[in-house]
Amino acid sequence: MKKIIYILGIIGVSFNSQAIDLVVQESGPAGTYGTISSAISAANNGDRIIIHPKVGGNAFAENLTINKTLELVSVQDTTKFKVQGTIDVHASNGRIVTISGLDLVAGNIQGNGTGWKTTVNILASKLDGGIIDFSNQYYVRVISNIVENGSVNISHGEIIGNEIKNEHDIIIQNSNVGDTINIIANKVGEIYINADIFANVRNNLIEVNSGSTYVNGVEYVFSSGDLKLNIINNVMSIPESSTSSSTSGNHFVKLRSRANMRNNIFVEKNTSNSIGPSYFIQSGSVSAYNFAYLGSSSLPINTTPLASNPINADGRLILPTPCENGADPSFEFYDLDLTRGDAGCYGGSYTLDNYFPVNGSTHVFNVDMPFGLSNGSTLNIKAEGFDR
Ligand SMILES: [Ca+2]
Repeated sequence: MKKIIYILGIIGVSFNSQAIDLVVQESGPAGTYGTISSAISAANNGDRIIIHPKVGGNAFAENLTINKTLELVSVQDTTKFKVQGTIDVHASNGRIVTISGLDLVAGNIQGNGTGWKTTVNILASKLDGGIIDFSNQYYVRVISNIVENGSVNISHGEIIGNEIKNEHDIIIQNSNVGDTINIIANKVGEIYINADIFANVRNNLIEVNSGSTYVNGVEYVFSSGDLKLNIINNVMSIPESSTSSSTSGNHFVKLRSRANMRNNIFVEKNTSNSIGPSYFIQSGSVSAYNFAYLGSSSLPINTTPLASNPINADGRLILPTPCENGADPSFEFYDLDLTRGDAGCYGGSYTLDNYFPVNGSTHVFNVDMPFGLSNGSTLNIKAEGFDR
């Protein structure tokens, strides 16, 4: 059943529209452009700029100002073009900018100016040192990227299938009240949300190693008695700290609005410090089918304590463990092999196996559909994906 649904979902997937192609190629034939900036200058709204990597793996050393609806894509699936410089996307109402197959060796990808709503798709790219930083003028899809040493900071959009290394964070702030944001299947240091929005936080591997600093696996700052969060099938591996203060100590979750927390695994990483990460959970939250391997931390409600560490360094289950087939038994949490769901980031429909390793290949990254269907009902499926 799930395989059939997935195949149906692939149909009708594309950001592309009819577009004129401009080709960027170092020492290329007549009609090609030698720099990305010259191609952007020559392009019209809706065009596509196809970029050949430079010979020898060199970077295009130029800052890019994108002030049109454009696609910047690598000439070849899974091969990236390098840029050394900052990429500014100027905001304008209705503008859509897609960047796919970029390796940004130095500099940020960032917004510039005001104009709601400007859509930015950052796909299958790699940032070697910079950050992704967009204000609330932008709806930003951050999909299947590797961010070597920087954070991802947006107000609207979705953040799916990214590897955000070196304990850097996903930061959501300045959003519109009532927005929904999907933060799914990322490997990341921390997730920080400072906005009155609904967030789906699913299947993330949230891991921090350095023990003395202030760490929260998932922090939701806005205070409300309403249900604001699904926190489902995540692994949070957090070290001990040297302080137990509610403001400076470590937390697995620090949630000032109600959350639905299911199928998560909490691991207290042993360091030379002595105080385990704690939990701050808004009253009225749901906690079910969660597991914890703890040292000095106390157990939150409805969480099963484990006698041994249930995960390896990649967040995969070390068998046997009660986390296997330990998720909520409802069908919507089943694994893709149609067994009862596993707890942790490889369990359920959004398993990290759908997204990793991040290799830049074309794929469907999100399928929005009902998890249950009665006989005779209509099945509506919305899929999002990309090719180069
Ligand atoms: Ca299972």
